[in-house]
Amino acid sequence: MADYAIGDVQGCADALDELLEVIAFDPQNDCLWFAGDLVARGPDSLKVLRQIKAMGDSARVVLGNHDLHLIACFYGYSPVKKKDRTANIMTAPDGQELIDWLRAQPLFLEIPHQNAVMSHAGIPPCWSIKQTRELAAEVTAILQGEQLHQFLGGMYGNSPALWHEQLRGAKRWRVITNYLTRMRLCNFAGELEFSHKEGLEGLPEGYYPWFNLPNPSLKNTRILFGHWAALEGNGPQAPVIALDGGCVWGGQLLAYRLDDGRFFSATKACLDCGLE
Ligand SMILES: [Mn+2]
Repeated sequence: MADYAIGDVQGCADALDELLEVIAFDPQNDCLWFAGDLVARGPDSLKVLRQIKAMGDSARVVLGNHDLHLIACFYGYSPVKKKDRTANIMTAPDGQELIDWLRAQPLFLEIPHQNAVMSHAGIPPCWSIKQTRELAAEVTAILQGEQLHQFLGGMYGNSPALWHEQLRGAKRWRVITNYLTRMRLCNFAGELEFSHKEGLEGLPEGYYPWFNLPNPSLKNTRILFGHWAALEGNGPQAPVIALDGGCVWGGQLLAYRLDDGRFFSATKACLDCGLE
């Protein structure tokens, strides 16, 4: 009986199958915690969505930017690009069901029995856990409610780059979503920087990886996150755990066993991934 946190699958169905074999996943006893970006770029996002949805209570998911982009595409707020490789989800007989399931997934998860929290991009240095929980829940409620279309229509964009409690409506939802699903760098004020997507070299002046900025509310809580593939699972110091091994870019799909801190990986390279 174990808890495994799994990095960005991004439609790499074969790598996921292999990883589940490597960890000898037992759906009766184990729980998988997916760090988001289940879909896009890899060869079979539809299969991955169906598989994880079918796991029921033995899989928990936080949404990533690609998952939200898929929802926006499904409702016509963005064209499906060839590189997304999600066109078959739009026409699948269970497409609406899969999108409804995704819309019900949170942007932030707590795993109290493992002293851990998870979001796709990480925990903003300017938010406490309580704030993160409340703001993530605002977006989840909107994704499932009447303001879904207002949210999706205003979801794209980099501004405002800085959180402010007085923000309302689409701007507020956008900045919350950007912190939880697209963040890599922030400055000391907590302002986001979106252009840097590489590793920890050559950072723009005044900006730092979010996990290197102090967040006194976190103490020793483990923070699990994906999204930043260029880190290839390295970079942050414990208790911050990077899970995106860049499987879709020729790296590895990673699982981190929360019970003992051991990493597992799928060894098969995803030969059909990252092609544009
Ligand atoms: Mn991502």
